[in-house]
Amino acid sequence: MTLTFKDRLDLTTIRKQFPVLDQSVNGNPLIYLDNAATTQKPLTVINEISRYYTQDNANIHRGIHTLAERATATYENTRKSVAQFINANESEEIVFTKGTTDSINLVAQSLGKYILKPGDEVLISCMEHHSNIVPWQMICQETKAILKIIPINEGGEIIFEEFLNMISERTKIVSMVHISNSLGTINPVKKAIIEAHKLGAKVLIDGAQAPPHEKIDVKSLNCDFYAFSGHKMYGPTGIGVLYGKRSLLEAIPPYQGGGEMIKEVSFTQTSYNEIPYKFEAGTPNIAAVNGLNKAIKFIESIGLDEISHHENNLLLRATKQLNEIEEFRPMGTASEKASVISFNIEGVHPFDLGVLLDAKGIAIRTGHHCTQPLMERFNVEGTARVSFAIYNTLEEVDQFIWALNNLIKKLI
Ligand code: C6P
Repeated sequence: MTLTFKDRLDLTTIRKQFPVLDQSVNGNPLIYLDNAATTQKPLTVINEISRYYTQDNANIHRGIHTLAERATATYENTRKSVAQFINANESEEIVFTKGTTDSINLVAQSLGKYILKPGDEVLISCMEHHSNIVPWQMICQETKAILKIIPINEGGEIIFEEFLNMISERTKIVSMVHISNSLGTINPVKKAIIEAHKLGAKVLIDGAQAPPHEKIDVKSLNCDFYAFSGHKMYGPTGIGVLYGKRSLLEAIPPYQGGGEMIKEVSFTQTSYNEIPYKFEAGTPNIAAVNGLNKAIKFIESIGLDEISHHENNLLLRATKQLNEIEEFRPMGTASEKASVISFNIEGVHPFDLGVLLDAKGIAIRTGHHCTQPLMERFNVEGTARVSFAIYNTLEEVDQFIWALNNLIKKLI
């Protein structure tokens, strides 16, 4: 049966798949608006983890017994699903990691050691998450390469002319966030990749916030690496993905040593396994990988067009009502924006907002969102942040605004 647009966006049915949403918090129905931190998980994901441990539990790629073969087949099947989901050429280009942070560290260490020489440059933007800053600082320190920061404008957009001025033949790596977790800005990554490649630089995209909101096509982007986390796309924690072009994954050295990543080991010499196994040392989070497959199926059952259309409606409704509040100070007003709103209410500390909204059952995030240099750029200590997912409703947006207005009346 083909579902119509309206059927697919039957939010009551969608919400029923997320048991955690059906609860009261501090005496009020939970309104979960902290999806950029982590999304909730549908039953299919939760049940798959339980199914794996109750029916298949075995180590993968090692055993010849039935359970081991079944576990391996399910695990490798997810690799195929991920490859299709982001339109990679082949499943060997998909490396399973612990998450975006782990994926970026892998690239910084492996690619960094492979290509960086003293005086070479690595370019990142001013809006990067700490996960896309610190690994580069570490490898630049080790290799004596120079880390350069692409500036952003008042709206929270990369100043592209500055990027073009900064990039040169000395630039060996560009690492850029696709969708900013603190601003919601959707960066022009395709354009940036074209420019970086003209000068021979390799490009890593931090996609932590992107795959649950828009279609990722690594072939069309032509990025060299793309990193994301399962838990931000309705999947389990502890599982992430690094996409890498075959030629690069084959060329760069492994990140960690151990079982599974080797072909042959002796005390004098070790040869490494083929990709992607060369980068998957030790027993992986098998249950989480299987859960990730169900998360992808969940997203595909609704469709990314429908998801982004719905989230955009939530974003527009919330932005319009927030703009009517006199004390509202948004951070991040890019023309290309995902369903994330960072803001301050003049005269109220964001932490107080978070605590008082929680008392009404409304979960938002407050603080620096692991982007301290970005907070410094905007001269704020932190912000309050709401971020939407497919299961949020327009009524929830209205209730959040109503609660916020009430708080402001009491506090100011
Ligand atoms: N942002 C947020 O509340 P991990 O923790 O490895 O799954 O993802 C790290 C990460 C990297 N890049 C971006 C753009 C991110 O948003 C995140 C995680 C969460 O915004 C936790 S700080």
